[in-house]
Amino acid sequence: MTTTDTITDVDILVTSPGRNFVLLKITTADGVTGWGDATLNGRELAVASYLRDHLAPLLIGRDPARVEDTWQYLYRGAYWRRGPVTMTAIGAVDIALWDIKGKTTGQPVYQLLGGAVRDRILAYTHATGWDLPQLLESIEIRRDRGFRAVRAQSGVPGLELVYGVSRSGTGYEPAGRGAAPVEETWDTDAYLRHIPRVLTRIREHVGPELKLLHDTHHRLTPGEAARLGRALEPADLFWLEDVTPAENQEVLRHIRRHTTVPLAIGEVFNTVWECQTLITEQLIDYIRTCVSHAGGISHLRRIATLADLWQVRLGPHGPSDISPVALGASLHLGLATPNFAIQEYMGYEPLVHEVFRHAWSYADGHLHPGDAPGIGVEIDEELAARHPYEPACLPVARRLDGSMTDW
Ligand code: GCO
Ligand code: MG
Repeated sequence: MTTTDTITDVDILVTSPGRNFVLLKITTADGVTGWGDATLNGRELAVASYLRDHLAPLLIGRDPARVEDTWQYLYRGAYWRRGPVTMTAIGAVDIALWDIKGKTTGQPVYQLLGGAVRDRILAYTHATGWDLPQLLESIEIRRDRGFRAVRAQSGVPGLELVYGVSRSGTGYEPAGRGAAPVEETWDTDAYLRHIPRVLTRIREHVGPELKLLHDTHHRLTPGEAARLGRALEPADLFWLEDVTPAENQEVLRHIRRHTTVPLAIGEVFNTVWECQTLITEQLIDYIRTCVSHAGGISHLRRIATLADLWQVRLGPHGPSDISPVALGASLHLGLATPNFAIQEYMGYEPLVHEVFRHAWSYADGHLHPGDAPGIGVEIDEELAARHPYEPACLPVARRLDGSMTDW
């Protein structure tokens, strides 16, 4: 006998326990609640409005068990489809519905996705240092915490502020408080002169085993990217990320002809359609799409399946702006997906761990989603309410002559 439950409530929470998060809570007539993550760094309220004003009325009365049908309904029903705001909103609904399905069946989501194909998920974290000694120290601290994969970002001589690095050597958080963005100055020549030396020195220092990653954050031309890739080959990187701006994907053909450095791209992509050229032409080694920004578990699974056909592996985005709910969803998918390679794990401030009680765990360089039914992340709503939204923005960047460039 089957009974049909219905969605009775859809609530959106915007909370700032040290940084902003947008959360979706779906409640059913049977009293089951599911959580989704709708955080889009620096554009939080746009997604909150999309959910509250446009999707919530459509969800009331629907059968929460129909996860794929709801995805299709919201995606195809949008007409003005795709884009980060729409796909993050749909992603939040999808994650919340998988959470509900897990809770109603008593299963962790990875079991519903076919069960574990690995015992644990390799994680990489961020090391940051303004100069080489500081960066080496930061890497050693992460190694002592068990990490076997570390992203290394360095300061650049002559520049005041650089993506991924804080001058004080403390943790780096890209979003700045306030309604207007911080302005950074960027000099590609200085970066290209400096960074191959830094990463090669790091490799000499850490030895062959530690997996080293580096993020160029969309800043180079194809020619510059090809040169950088070649110069970095002795550093034996696990991956070089986002070498060029994501809009123009054909340029990857040029870069691929000149370097064998493994390439990772895709944190700003929202659908499989943006990934398909890079995957089917094998222009990248890792696809970085994120479970919350790319339409949820249902859609990221589709991207993973396409990537698997072309020996491209998944290395999803997971900085501090991906809440513990989305991280949990990513880990369930990761445990059940053969071509999942690595999960970014920047970590969270202690208060975030208090607001989000999570079944996922980190140990010895690896993550595991846990065995709680659903996604396994619950929110302390009272504590969240004590930390209301605070306007925050991502920085912008100008070249030395004052003209705008990509941040
Ligand atoms: C990464 C990313 C982030 C982004 C951030 C923007 O690889 O972790 O590039 O650091 O800059 O998610 O909101
Ligand atoms: Mg990145």
